[in-house]
Amino acid sequence: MLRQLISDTKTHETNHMPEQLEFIAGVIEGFYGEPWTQAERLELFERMTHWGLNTYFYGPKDDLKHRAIWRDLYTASETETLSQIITACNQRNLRFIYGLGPGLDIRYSEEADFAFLNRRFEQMLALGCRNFAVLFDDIPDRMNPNDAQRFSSFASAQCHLTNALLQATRARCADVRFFFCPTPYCGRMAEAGLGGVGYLSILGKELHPDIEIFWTGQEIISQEITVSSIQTLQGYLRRKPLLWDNLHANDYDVRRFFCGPYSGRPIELREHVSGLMLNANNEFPLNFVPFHTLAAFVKCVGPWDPRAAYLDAIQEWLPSFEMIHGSVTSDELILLGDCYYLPLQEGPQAELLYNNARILMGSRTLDWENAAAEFQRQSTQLKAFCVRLTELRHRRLFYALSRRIWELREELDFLERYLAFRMTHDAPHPEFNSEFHHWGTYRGGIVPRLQRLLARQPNGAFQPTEPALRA
Ligand code: GDL
Repeated sequence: MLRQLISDTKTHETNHMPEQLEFIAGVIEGFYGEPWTQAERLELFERMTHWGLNTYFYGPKDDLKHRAIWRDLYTASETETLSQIITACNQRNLRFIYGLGPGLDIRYSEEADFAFLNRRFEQMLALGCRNFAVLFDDIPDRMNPNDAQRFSSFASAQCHLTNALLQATRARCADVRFFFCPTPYCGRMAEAGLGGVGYLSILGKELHPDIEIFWTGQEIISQEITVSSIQTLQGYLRRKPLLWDNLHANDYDVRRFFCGPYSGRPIELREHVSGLMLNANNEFPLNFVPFHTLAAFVKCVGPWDPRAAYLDAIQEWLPSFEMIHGSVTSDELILLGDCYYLPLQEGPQAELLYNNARILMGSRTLDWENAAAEFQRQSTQLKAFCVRLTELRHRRLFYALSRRIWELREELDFLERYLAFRMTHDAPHPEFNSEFHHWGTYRGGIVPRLQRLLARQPNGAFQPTEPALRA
């Protein structure tokens, strides 16, 4: 499909031999929502150094000056914050990448806008920054009339601007490195023609060969990323892509977080990309396992076993779960982690819990009795653990967990009551009410109501829930 998007454009005119560059491995602070605190970033750098990750990318979408008001310079106190981050990275020999996203309203043909970008990069250079990313993700994908007159395509406009920025920044400091996030940054978007026909091949030809290009896989959140898809992409980009991996990002769903292992990427993928960067959970304390397992993946010799990597990471995470009374066991933490594993995959224990709960919906057979006993055992353990977590000493970790695990506890409680009811009501479809789960306060609100209008069918498609709405 991607093949159809190729169009003929002029090739970048440099005879460039790429030098052998260090494999990039690290963390993107690149989600929508509240950015991490300075203390969390410093903790991250400590952990990254320990685990052998080498790059931190600063690009929080909702930092106003990152996107919405990208033309404004930083104030003295903002400069101080950034300077601390850069210094902390430099001291630990970590690469600091500074990201800027001007795409919401930039005018590509406007000298003044180029000057604004330049000014910002100049300000960052002065703070010691040497790695710059220009981001064109999640923006309107068409040009204004002036730009359309000046540039033959959207991709050309972005290449022209970024190449010029590279040149201007290099004139001030020779050893800068540049990165670029395309408007279609995954296979699905490219196939849909986002950014215009031939966008990726234009990029390959016109973007300066020293500039690295980000890619999230076939999807924004890719369950799997294959070597062959990356090889095809490399044909268009004329360079190895740099993975912007959203596997553990949770900014698109407030009810979830992901602390399953880095997985769905074959170990050989490392040879086909220039690096692996993980854009992770908004809540910094929930990222221990994602970062730990990414680092293990990067270092792995021999076959990659994500579950083993997960279990190792959980052991190391355990000391963060110090309690006021008693302690947390690794079995408890594994069960909790399994409930918040990966976007398209529950951990094995959570899958077991779900399957047992599902059997409870059916008629009472021997299987039903077995599932009921097993469900009750797991649910009791998990509910008790959720309650005990209120005693976590690491309060940021607890606050990151609290609303999600409270919801989980509530649903388990509801199902346990249903189970008790079914013990005495054996009709095929009994109607059940819980004294403690009143309609509206429980599962209420505009979002759940809107969600209930369209129900998901087993084949993945959606249909109106109420037969009357289907007409
Ligand atoms: C995106 C955004 C990213 C966001 C993620 C998950 C890229 C290149 N951009 O599309 O900022 O966190 O999805 O919602 O991935």
